[in-house]
Amino acid sequence: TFAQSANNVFRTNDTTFQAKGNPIITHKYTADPAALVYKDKLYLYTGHDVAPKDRATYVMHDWAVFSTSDMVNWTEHAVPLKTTDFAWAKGDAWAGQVIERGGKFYWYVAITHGTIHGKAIGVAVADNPLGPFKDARGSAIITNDMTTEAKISWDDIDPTVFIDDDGQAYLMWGNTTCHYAKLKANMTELDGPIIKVDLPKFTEAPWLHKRKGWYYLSYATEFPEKIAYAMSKSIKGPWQCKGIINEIAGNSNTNHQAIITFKGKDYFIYHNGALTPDHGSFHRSVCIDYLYYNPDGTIKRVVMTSE
Ligand code: FUB
Repeated sequence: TFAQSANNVFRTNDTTFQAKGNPIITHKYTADPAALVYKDKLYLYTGHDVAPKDRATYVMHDWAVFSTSDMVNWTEHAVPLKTTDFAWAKGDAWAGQVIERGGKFYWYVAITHGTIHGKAIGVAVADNPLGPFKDARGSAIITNDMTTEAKISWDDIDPTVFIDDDGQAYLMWGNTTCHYAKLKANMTELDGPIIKVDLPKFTEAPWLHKRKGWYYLSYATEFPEKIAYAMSKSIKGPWQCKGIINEIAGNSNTNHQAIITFKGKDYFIYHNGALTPDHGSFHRSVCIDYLYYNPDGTIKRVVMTSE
């Protein structure tokens, strides 16, 4: 059970809880979910909204990690990563994703750069999925000045990372324009040029996964955001847009998804603003629903539990 601290934020010792439906986490605000299946557990990595109610902006200082074996009983672990773990950054613990390679765990996150204009992407590394994670490079892997289309300070956010069957790793990210680049086997350096992805109505939050020979690129579209997806036979595209996976999630302007298979079932993990109806865009909460495929590989629209 949780012990509640004076400022209404639960603290760091491992604690367990049972999800009682959506949102699955109700003792703190969680956003931008990413999931990793490793051995027999699912690890859920989230951002952590702490904006005061009178501030219509994201206030996010650290990330959180939860684990489960059955999607019902969850453990929250010690804070695995904070903005202050990146010496070159100056704050804003925005979205990211963790992947395992060679027994090490790499966490790509968007964070505001200390000296280069705008958001940047950092990578942290740990030798287990719970961390603690440490800055893997001592510098950003992507900065705002590396992408030519950069116009706004948050162009270079929302990294998703994917390792293909041949071992090649890819980093994809973006707001308004989606980009990708190959990663070296060390997972901390780019291995080639940054390439623009041709995706209409791309807002942000790309997520890559592969199933039965199809590559799937899901992403937030329009604003307020819905999650759309495209399919391709090649990670390089061309991507064919296939429509919407879910509609606007409750009263949150943003949406952000992870799509993952765990113990034979497919899950759509996202956030909504259900816990604070009057401040939902900045006090978000992670939700999980089942995801189903059609026989041709297209994805059925997710009927959110909250609908
Ligand atoms: O949490 C901050 C930003 O809001 C994320 O980077 C976007 O995906 C949106 O959810």
